[in-house]
Amino acid sequence: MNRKRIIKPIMLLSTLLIFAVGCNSGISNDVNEKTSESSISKSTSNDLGGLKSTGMITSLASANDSVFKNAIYVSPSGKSTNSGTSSSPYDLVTALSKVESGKSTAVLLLSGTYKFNKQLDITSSGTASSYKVLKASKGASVTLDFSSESYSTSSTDKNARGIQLNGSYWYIGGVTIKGAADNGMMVSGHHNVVERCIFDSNRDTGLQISRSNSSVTKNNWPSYNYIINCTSKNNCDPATYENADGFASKLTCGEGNIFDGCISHNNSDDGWDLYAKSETGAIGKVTIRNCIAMRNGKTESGVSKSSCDGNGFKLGGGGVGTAHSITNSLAIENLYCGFTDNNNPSALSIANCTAFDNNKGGGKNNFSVYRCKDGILSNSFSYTTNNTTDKFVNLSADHSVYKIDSSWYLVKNQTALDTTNSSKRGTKTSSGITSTDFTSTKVPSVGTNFDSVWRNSNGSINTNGVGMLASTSTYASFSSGGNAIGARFSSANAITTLTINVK
Ligand SMILES: [Ca+2]
Ligand SMILES: [Ca+2]
Ligand SMILES: [Ca+2]
Repeated sequence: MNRKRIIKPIMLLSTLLIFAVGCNSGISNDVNEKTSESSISKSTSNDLGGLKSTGMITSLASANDSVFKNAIYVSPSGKSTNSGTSSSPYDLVTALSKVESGKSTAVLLLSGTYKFNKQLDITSSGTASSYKVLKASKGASVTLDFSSESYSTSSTDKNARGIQLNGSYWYIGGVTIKGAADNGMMVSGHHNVVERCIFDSNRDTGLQISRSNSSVTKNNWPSYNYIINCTSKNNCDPATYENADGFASKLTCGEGNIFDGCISHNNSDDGWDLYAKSETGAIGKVTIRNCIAMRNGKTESGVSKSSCDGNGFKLGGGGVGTAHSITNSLAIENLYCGFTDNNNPSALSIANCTAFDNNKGGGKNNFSVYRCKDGILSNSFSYTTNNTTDKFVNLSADHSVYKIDSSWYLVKNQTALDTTNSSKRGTKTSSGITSTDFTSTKVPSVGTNFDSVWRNSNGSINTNGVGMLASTSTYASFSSGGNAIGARFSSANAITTLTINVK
């Protein structure tokens, strides 16, 4: 087997982040960073390394159509008898069949709403040196509307998805996928990249990474997929309200799946869900970075049921362990927990994360991380307006600030942390995190187009100061590297660019 690298690194600002993704098999090199999770020891914490904020884009994020030498165009009124040029576009099903059969490598979608009453299946694969492409034509506004798919409340496993991606080495970019009877998109292949897509009002999880069916064995569970600068919102399953997450890499997913720069808000269940169960065993390690989970557990129209889990980042489940990693991410105003191990017994890594005023429904925690043995919390903090308590057991922490029972605590140097043991809580402090520590605490109202308002023009996240520590805060220099603790998103994100090879 050849061992080509599929995604070559272009380092723009720092050698902190070094990505090398192997592709010789489904299970291969994980994404490597200089500050790798495995190197975190009792004396070394995971900081952003002096960067004020980070982000990621691909080389295709703003590519002109001419980059794709073998492209065919589609439009909502396109026809199978047309020629596939921009002035004589195909319909999408015809165009996909031409890519599936190898007659073309790229489908460029012209502006408009494309309506479907059944699932689109993608089964062919590109290669590391020649990705297959499905993306909006440069500047086009594209919606794939699956809302006319029928929905069964009694047999939800029969409900159709929007796109079922079984192929590998696909780049899918710049499209809104809405209304599907199940997932907006299910990613079941390997080494796919999904960038700047929006998953809106689907009737199960917006984007899910899991195997396509129960006959797929563990060595072929979907791996090394990158989900970059996507937004998922208002996904809600009418049968139970307890399944539709914004993003999920759960149940049956392999190694190396990454979410970077994604926003998940107002989904009926969780913002992110990394659930595993004993019947199928542990899933591969998932990396979440530069992401926001907000107001999950309730849709924008106010739909919420007692079955809605409403966690921002649900980082496991079922007592089946995987040491997932979450970095530079913000959980804000979720119905219940901001971050929860959800009974993941393995060593989670939580670095530069902010839990901002979660527990809107009451009775839960900003941070609920007490079952992941040998986990590590670093450069992170909690903020609450409703006196929410954090819960940490079984892990170590450094350079972090949290609250229990109306008291604030800070842990500076690496310390075993156990909020149930008064001698292992760190240092009690009279100066916790208050509204004056932030550049802004004014979270835009429900209904705001966060995919627009909270992103820079390159697609990376910028909250315009909301939830970001002000330079005047005591904690703006409290991190292990002498910088701000918590998540950081700004107009000056240090962007890592992934090169996607196309022909
Ligand atoms: Ca489903
Ligand atoms: Ca649930
Ligand atoms: Ca869930």
